[in-house]
Amino acid sequence: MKDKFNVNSEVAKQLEPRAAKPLFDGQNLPIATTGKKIAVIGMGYVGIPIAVLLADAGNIVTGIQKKSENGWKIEWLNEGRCPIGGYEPELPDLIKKVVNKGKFKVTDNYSSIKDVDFILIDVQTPTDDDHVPRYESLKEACHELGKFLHPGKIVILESTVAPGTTEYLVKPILEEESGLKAGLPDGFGLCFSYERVMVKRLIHNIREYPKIVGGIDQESTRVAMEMYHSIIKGGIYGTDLITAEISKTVENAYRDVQISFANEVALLCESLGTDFYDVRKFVNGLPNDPSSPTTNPVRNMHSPGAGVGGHCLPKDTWLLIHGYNKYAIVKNNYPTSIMANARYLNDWMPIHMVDLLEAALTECNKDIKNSTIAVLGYAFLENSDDSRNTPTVPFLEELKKRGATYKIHDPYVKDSEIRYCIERDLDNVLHDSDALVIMTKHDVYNSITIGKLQTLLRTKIIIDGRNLFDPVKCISAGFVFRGVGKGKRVGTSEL
Ligand code: SAJ
Repeated sequence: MKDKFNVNSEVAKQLEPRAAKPLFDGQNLPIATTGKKIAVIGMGYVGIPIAVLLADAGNIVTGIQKKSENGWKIEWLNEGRCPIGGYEPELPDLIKKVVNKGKFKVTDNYSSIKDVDFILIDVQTPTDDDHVPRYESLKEACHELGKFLHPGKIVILESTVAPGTTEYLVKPILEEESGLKAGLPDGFGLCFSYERVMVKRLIHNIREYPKIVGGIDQESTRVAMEMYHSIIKGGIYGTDLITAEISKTVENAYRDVQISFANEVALLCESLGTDFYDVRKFVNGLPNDPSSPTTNPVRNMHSPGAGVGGHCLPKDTWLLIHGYNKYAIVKNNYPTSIMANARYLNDWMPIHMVDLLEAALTECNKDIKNSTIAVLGYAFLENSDDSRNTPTVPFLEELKKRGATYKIHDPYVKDSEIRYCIERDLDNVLHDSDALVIMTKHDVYNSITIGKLQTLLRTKIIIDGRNLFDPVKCISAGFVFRGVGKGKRVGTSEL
């Protein structure tokens, strides 16, 4: 039995058992405290909305933001202007309100931390091409804020990290810089409490979604929950550090695996000659047993597609696996990781799109080399200008590798921030192209008619990565059609 596990003795030694019992079950909440002084480090998608909500609830909040070359973000925020683009309900008005009331200001100077009660860390924690987390911003924030820690202050890490990071990376830096020990009341409080923000509903999610607070000790957890209770209506749950860190990364790893399951079923449907969406309709239609729903849960197959992008799903699985590899106390020698394989399959889908395209061009006796492709959608998500980790990039790189040229259309993404040229004129992108490829399902593409495509495209090929078109209509209008999840027989009389 012993040799089945290789105990990570290094870590096991340090890890005294922590009280992991939930403090509050989201019902008997602690009292809400306000009138606190709070610093929020990192003025981004998470830091800005949480800072203004806390300021609006009666706290005095200082945003700390690294000064970029022209420091525009600090200036904008101190003028009461919102630096986040796109439609974000309530956010611009809230920023203006709390700045005008003197409840919120932003600086690049960490010394303001010496007067605050709470310090929230909301800096970026990306992973690199080898799926290893890049903690430069996090380490810098910890080294800087650690200098101003005094007994009784509470540090709360909100950025998504590999499980074990708060205990084994953040805590040692804070203790070294402050000369204090983590833990109340003699030292500083330390918590991990993850964010669940989503573009277009930043304020809503912070206010309405349940908040999980993991503390290094029960007092840290309790005090942090009381502070959050002034803004969060969706229930607050206390636990320990590692449980909170694992919960956050699992939340997104779970979704990534669900999407990859849909992608694999879609590939099977393509190969076996049927329509994924017919299969999903039947599978998801399984009713659960109303007398005991949990024993027979409904199915909830997700949508297959041209790939998985964004700032969450592509990295959170790797953070979870990194935490296991680095901090696991006991390892299980299981044969393979479903989550890692799900990531590889989702990352392969843009390549599959090029395979579908090449097959269609061959059917039209065209070589992909020197073909011109109309690529619709650069953003990673429909009706958004967010292009972080977009699947369209690996798709374009593979096109280039196979000798094709392309024109890219996207209604929202600004090409000043990326290394590709984005066109806004759809007809111009379609004109004289050898295929139309749907990478992102922006609503504006719903108005594309078969007639327009017949007029503009040089070769009548449609490659549908997001279930936008009806294959029957395309094929009967003389197009060669391929789609993710659309088997060869779909749309022909062979059905
Ligand atoms: N995607 C699919 N099939 C699906 C769903 C999504 O291929 O069925 C693709 C999308 O096209 C996109 C990528 O996955 O490229 C990510 O889409 P997403 O809807 O997960 O959007 P995100 O990346 O903004 O995910 C965030 C996450 N929220 C947080 O981390 C706080 C995620 O946990 C939420 O479930 C998601 O928002 C949401 O539901 O909006």
